[in-house]
Parts: sequence; C-alpha cells; structure tokens
Amino acid sequence: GVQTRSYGQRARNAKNPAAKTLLDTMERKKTNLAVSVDVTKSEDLLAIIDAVGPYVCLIKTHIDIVEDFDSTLIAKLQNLERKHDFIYFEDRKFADIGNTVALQYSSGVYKIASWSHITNAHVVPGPSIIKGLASIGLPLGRGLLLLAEMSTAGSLATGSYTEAAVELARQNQDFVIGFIAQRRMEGLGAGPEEASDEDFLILTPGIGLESQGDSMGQQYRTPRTAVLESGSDIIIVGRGIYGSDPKAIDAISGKARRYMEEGWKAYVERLV
Ligand code: BMP
Repeated sequence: GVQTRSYGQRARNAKNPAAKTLLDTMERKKTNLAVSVDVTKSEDLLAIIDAVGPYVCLIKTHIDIVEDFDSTLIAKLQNLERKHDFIYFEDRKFADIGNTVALQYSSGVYKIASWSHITNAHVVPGPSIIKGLASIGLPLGRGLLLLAEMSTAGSLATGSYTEAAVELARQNQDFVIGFIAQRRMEGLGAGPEEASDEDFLILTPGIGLESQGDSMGQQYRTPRTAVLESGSDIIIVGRGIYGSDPKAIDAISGKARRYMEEGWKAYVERLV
C-alpha cells in the first residue's frame, strides 16, 4: 500500500487556501468522501446536497446540466455549504487556450470562480491553460486539479501523458493542488518520511460498492481499493449514492454514511 501523512498534518503545510480548507475539513469531519451530484433539477440538487452534507468534505457539481439554473441557485448552494461545512468543486474540465478558459471560468451565466473553491482542467493545451485559469483563480484563493488519468475504459490519459500532467503540476504548485487520477502516481510525495514539501491531493472518481460500471464506459472500484491500495486521498461517488432514486432522501443519507465509513476506514488503515 501507499503511506501518507495525516490529512491534518498535510493541512498545516498546505499553502493553497482551497487545499488547506479541504484538508482541514476532512480532518475535522473525519471524511474523505466527495459526492458528485449529477442531477438536472435544482430542487433535486439542493435536496441531495442537504442529505449528504453531514458526510462529505466536498460536493462536486456539473452546474451546466441544471435545466432550471438561475443565479439564486448559487446563494442556496452557499447556504448549504455554511450549514454542513464542506466546499465546492465544479467539475468543468476546462480544455481551451488560456484566454478562453479565463473567460469561461470567470464569466458567462455560471461565474464558476465566484463560488467554486476547486475546479479542474485537461492538460491537452499545455501550461497556458494553467496560466489562464490562475489569472482568475489565484487572487480568489481557488485551487486547480489536473486530469492525469480517467476512470473510463480505453482512456488515453496514460503513460507519458499522465507523467506530463504531474510535471505541469510541479511547475505550478501555488495553484495546482492535485489530480483527478486512479492512484497516487509514483514519486508524488506526501509520505511520512518525505523531505520535500511537495504535496498533491489525489481525487478518484469511478467509485462504487455495488456495481462494476455502466453501459457507457464508466468503471468502478471500491473505496478500499482506491484509498488503501492506490493511495487516493478523496473518493468521488455519484450514482452509487443517489442513483437508484434521486428522491429517496433517507436512503441517500444512509448510502453517503456508508461510503464515508468505508473511505475513512481505508484511510486509517493506510496511516498505520
Ligand atoms: P458516477 O459515480 O455516477 O459514475 O459519477 C462519476 C462522476 O465523476 C461524474 O460526474 C463524472 O463526470 C466524473 N468523472 C469520472 O467519472 N471519471 C473521470 O475520470 C473523471 C471525472 O470527472
């Protein structure tokens, strides 16, 4: 397995404010669960976030799938953030030139940078995408995740592409706080005997306890495999929690609690 320092120790060393808040929240609430709430009605989005809020460190959104979006939704999301003590990750997967992504991140209908503490980007364009997003996000204390790997069958983000993503992160440690990946890539620090103060968060989607995948290429692994065997820091769970019925709020709370317990147990085992 992969060893790392505790979330609390890592929070104390974190320089990026979003990374620090996230790690502090994980330690305080004893959870490494992020819930991905991919529903199309704002009423369902808010109800699910309210139900899973006690069990998460992070809520992941795809704000552009909400059919009835209006700007009052953001204030409601922020009320839930205060009520339950978590932060937001808008899973925007930016992928354009620096100037364009800066506009997409700051402007338009969603004004992502104004409310989302963390967002992510593909590294296809090279270093300029980080420069563009940092021009908006850094002054606001935001953090960026790079897509180093994907959970889907046949993903092209492997080998030298993944290595190049790690290299880009190393060159931008003020803003890049970690990766979307299936494992802690070799040499990525955060170990107990690690001398360097380099520390990247590994967030892993494609997590499910009951299912192996879906009909569109998604592949699931368990919280235990991701956290204990692969060194992931945060498990991202979507349909495994709300999938059977987005209106069954009690069942959703129960499942979130179960994933939280599985993820935390694997983390505690990794520490010793
Ligand atoms: P689910 O647990 O329902 O399969 O949802 C996974 C979520 O994580 C989706 O929002 C998807 O966009 C995202 N995701 C993923 O599944 N695999 C990746 O490699 C990267 C992702 O962002």
